[in-house]
Amino acid sequence: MMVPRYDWTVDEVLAVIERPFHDLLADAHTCHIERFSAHSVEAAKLLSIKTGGCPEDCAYCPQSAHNSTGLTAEPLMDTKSIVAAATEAKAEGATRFCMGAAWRSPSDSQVQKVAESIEAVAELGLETCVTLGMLTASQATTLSHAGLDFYNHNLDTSADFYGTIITTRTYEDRLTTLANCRDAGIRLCTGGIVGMGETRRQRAGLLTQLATLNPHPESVPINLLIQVPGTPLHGLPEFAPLELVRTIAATRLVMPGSVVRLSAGRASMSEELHALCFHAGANSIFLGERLLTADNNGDDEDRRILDQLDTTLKV
Ligand code: SAM
Ligand code: DTB
Ligand code: SF4
Repeated sequence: MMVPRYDWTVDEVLAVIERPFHDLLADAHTCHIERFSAHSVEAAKLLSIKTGGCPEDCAYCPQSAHNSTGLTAEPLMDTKSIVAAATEAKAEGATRFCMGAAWRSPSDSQVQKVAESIEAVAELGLETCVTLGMLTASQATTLSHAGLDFYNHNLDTSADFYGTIITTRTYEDRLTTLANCRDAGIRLCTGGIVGMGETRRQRAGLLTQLATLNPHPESVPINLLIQVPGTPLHGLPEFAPLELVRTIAATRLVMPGSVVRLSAGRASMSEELHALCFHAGANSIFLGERLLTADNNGDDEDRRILDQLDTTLKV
C-alpha cells in the first residue's frame, strides 16, 4: 500500500503529473483501490447561505463585488431555510451538506449564527462543512464546538501564481486559517482550481502545498474553472480535458488517503471525462443542479453517468 508522504517537492510532483499518461492512470487507479472502492462516490450538496457582494477580488469568482456578473446579492439565510435545504439534500442522497458564504472574514456574530445552523444540520444526520473565508483561532473553536465536521478553504493555486488571481489577501492568510481549523480539531477540505492560465509547474506547486500539510487534508476538491461572463478570467482558452485527468491522478498519488472531489465545472464535462477522472481516483462529487451560484450536472445526468460506470453514491 502507498504510504502517505509529507515531504513532496514541486519537482517530484511535476514529475508525477508528467508521467506517461497510461502509467500515471494505472498507478493512480491501483493507489485508489488500495483504500477506496472504485464503485462508490461520496455525494455532497452545496448551499450558498450568503450570496454575492464579496469584498475580495478573486478573478474567477462571480460573487466578488469587483466583478460585474449581474448576480443579485442576498443576505445570510436563516437557520430554518438552511435546514429545509439540507433536508432536501439528504433526500437526494447527499451525505455531506456544505454551506458557503461570500465573506472575506465573518464577524463573531455571523460565526455564531452559522454555528446554530451547523448544529441543526448535524441533527439531520448529515456531515457538515462550511466555507466562510478567513477565520481566527477562536472562531474556528466556536465552529468546532458546534460540531462542524469540515472547513472548506481552498488554496486555489500555487503561491507564485496567487497574486495574479487575488490581490486582497495572501497565500499566508489562507494557510493561517487552515492551521486555525486544524488546531481546533476540524477536518480540512482544501484544494484548488485548474484552468486559470497556470502552468503545469504551478499546478504541481498547488498539489505540493496540499501534500506537505501533515496530516493531509481529508477532502481535496479539484475545481475546473467555470468561466463566468463579467469575471476577468472569462475568455481564457478552454482547459485541456486530459490535463484535468493528469491533475486528478497526481492528486490521488500524492495524497493517497484523501477523498478527491471532482468539483466545479462538471456541467461542461463529457461522460467520458467523468469516467477517466473517476478511474484516476476522484471519489466525490457535488450533487444537484446548482453549485453556489453556477450550474452543476443535475441528478438525472449524474445517475445516467454513474449507472454506466457501475458506481453508486456512498450511503
Ligand atoms: N468566500 C469563501 C472563500 O473564498 O474561501 C468561500 C466561498 S468561495 C466561492 C469557495 C471556492 O469556490 C473558491 O475558493 C474557489 O475554489 C471556488 N470557486 C469560486 N468561483 C469559481 C469558479 N468560477 N470556478 C471554479 N471554482 C470557483
Ligand atoms: C469547492 O472547492 N468548490 C465549491 C465549494 N468548494 C465551496 C464551490 C464552487 C463554486 C463554483 C462557482 C459558483 O457556484 O458560484
Ligand atoms: Fe469572495 Fe470567496 Fe468569491 Fe473570493 S472566492 S470573491 S472570497 S466568495
